Amino acid sequence: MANKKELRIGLIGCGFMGRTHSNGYNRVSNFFPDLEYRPVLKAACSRTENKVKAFATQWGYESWETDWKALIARDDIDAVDICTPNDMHAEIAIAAAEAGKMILCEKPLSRTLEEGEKMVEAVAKAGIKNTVWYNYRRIPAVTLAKQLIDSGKLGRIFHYRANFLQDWTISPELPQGGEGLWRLDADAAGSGVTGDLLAHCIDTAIWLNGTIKDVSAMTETFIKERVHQATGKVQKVDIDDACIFHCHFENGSLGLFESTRYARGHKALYTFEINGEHASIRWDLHDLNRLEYFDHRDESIVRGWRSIHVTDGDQPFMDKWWVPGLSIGYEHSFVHQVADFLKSLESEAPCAPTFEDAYETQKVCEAVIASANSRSWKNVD
Ligand code: 4PW
Repeated sequence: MANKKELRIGLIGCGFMGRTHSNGYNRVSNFFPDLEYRPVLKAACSRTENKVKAFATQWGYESWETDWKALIARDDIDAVDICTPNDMHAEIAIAAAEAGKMILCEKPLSRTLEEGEKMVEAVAKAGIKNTVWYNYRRIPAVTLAKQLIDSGKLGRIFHYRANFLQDWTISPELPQGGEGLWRLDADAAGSGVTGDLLAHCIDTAIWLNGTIKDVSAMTETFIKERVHQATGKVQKVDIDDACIFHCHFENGSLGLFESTRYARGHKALYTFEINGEHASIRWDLHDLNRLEYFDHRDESIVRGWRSIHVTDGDQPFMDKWWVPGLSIGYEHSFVHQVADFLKSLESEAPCAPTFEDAYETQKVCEAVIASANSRSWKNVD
């Protein structure tokens, strides 16, 4: 460990995502011993002193700050990790880029396309490494899906179908805004399920199946008013509670996407299925180490859906963990993203998805909302 180069991390935002990223930094060097770099947890930052102190102690940060500008100004920080609500992403990222810091930004990149564009420009101008935490790409079964598609096994792709279903906002008593509930406040989040959940589906879809050309969408806000935590008053809800869209991909395939926080019984059901000329694949976050695969070229008497348990050492990332048959989980997708970011420091290679890649997802999100609002097809450009 001593002879490794250091990547000194300053993490801003100590909520749920702050924990997943910190866990990734803490575990990566044990499981990816060949990396030239190791993360050093220099400072955590959050507005509330008690909270940030407790967080820093729990996760092993050397120090803490209560002002993100002070964290960015420190010369013992190489990379800024942005885990704040979405309304802070642009301001922090642009300031961090101007200070010459590398940036790891939580998804979605931004609330709006306009903010996203400025962020992309800022990192390009500063010439710094950057990545956005679309972590599901690095679940081994999802990475395996990418390998199968890229190897041509599926042949021409006809259909891409994805869902991200939850049920945690059904109660009208739930307030909007504030700790943990900023996802219900359009000012803080930008949008509802489109930016929070469909953004994951869109990122994976673009990665696996290429550019989305145009979209036709509908959204619904089932609970129209909620108490706002900041004002204590009942205020209009401006986020999309549910969104369904279909689209054309540049490769000629059709896409169908659905997300909602009103699917009673579903907590975080992210699934996708891809149908090609020769083969199909499907994946389900609730059984995240399994990739289902059907190949029409199999001998007819044994042809059927294969259930591939992705734990073998020659499957993506799995040589780093236990022995075949033993599973890993959600948190490992973040460990893998840290590992890939550290690896990217060894060369000129970017760590995908970069801000530029995430901006493509942002363009689709913006087109989806515009299409739903205007009840018409929208081009993604
Ligand atoms: O990014 C997403 C979140 O905002 C997640 O992947 C799941 O849904 C877990 O929390 C929310």
